[in-house]
Amino acid sequence: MEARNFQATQDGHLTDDMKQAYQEDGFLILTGYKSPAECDQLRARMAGLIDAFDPQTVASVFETNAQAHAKDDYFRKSGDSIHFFFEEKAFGEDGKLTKDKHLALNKVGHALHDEDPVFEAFSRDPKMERTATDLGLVNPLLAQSMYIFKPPHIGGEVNCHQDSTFLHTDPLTCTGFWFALEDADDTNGGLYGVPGGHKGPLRRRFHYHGETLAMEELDETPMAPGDRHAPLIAPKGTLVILHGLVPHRSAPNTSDRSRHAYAVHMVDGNATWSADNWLKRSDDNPMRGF
Ligand SMILES: O=C(O)CCC(=O)C(=O)O
Repeated sequence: MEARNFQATQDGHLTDDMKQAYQEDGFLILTGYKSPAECDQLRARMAGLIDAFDPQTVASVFETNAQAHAKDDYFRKSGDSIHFFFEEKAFGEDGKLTKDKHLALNKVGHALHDEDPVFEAFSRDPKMERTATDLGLVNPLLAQSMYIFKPPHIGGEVNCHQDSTFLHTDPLTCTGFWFALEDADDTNGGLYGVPGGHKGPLRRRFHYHGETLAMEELDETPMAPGDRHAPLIAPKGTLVILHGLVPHRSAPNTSDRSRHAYAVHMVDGNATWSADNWLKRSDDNPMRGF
């Protein structure tokens, strides 16, 4: 099954055909949304952040025998910071990295868009505001950002999920803006989505139950059989917009090509943010729009 794609407009506005495709499919593929130079600039900035980062500062979080609560705590505190998350088995039993730190990372998140000026400029692009508004977000707020590495050979699968599971508002407004910083396709761990799958219910919610973060099952409707998952082919510079209810996933990267991506998730500030969401911001550093 082929997913349709469109050439992005210069100013970020969506044409009627694009809006219709998003309403029907629950995703929208816009090629050429960012220039190759903008993608390279973001990659270079991330390489610089990694250069400046000492993995030993988080070895106790990621080493093989690390206490589960250490990883959990590092994740909980990442909502308003830049935290580095390593692939499984990146640290050996001796607490040392088993490979070059640039090739051992799974992702960096979750407030690059607020805490780093280069990521902020990429994320708070006026073009993006026009796109978000055309999608129907009245007061778009940038809730979280992630740089996703999917390293060659070891980049793992991301299981089929709906983004509103993680960023819940009433009514549901979570919308993913996923940028291919390198060509991403069905051979190097690219995305798959279920066309029309956003018309189904929210299946799960990941949220605080008191002090505990846990997944709650809401609806047992299956996401969709594998043959309904369409590869979302995304050449470098492509923006893939994902409705918060559309089931999507990514395959493992078994190729020798890397697949860097950057994702910003927005919610509508006019909807009610669920206070038990995993993502916490302090009162003096709230979520902001453009
Ligand atoms: O980049 C990936 O592999 C998965 C990204 C994703 O699922 C998301 O941004 O919601």
